[in-house]
Amino acid sequence: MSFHAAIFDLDGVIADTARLHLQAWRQLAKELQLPWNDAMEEGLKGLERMASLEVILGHRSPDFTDGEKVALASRKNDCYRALIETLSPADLLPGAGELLHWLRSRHIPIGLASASKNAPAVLNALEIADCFTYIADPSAAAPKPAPDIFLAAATGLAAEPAVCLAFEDAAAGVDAIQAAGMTAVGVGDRNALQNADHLLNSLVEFEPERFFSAHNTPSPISASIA
Ligand code: B16
Ligand code: MG
Repeated sequence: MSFHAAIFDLDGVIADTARLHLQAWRQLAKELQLPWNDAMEEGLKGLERMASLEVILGHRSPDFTDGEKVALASRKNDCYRALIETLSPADLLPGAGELLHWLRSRHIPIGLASASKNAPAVLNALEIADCFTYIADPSAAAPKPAPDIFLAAATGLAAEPAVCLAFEDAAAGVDAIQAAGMTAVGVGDRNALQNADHLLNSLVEFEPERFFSAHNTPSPISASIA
């Protein structure tokens, strides 16, 4: 099978920003004197911001009004924004920069399907924003495992889902890719990602020649949330 477009999740696939999300959530949990449970960490991967807050609050959730929860999520986000300012190209996960440049040099359209509203800032800090043909807007899409964000990325790339190869580190993301009718490459934890069509420990193992043939014409840069 030769694919025509590549779609990437961000956190955990391109950069290890999951540790920064966790650092910011852990800080909030400490301030609120909430218990922190290491087993929660895998479950937070790929979850959107308010859903993550509910996991952190746990049984204390009813103690907070909706307005207070928005303020808590915003406090966590301020902490996360400060942390991502420290990112640089050295924080790209192994193989990510090389794969993006391989795809770009062959004019293969590249999309981003991240749940993170901070994705454009992260791509800028990593100095890879130019590699992306289209960045799907997570605020206009139902959260993973719904297929919406991957379908939005495919539409932005003008590619049929069946010819899109998509990369994810979270089980909910793999489910979203497959619900979108795309082929899923799971990157990371083999136990969590066993439903993926292909499994990799890291992008270093990925052999792009097996999946893509070069496009003859440059892919246009489409509108995006960046
Ligand atoms: P934000 P991904 C996800 O990004 C993260 O994995 C998840 O931990 C985070 O809560 C979510 O983005 C929302 O991020 O608060 O920055 O909008 O893995 O889908 O790239
Ligand atoms: Mg992820």
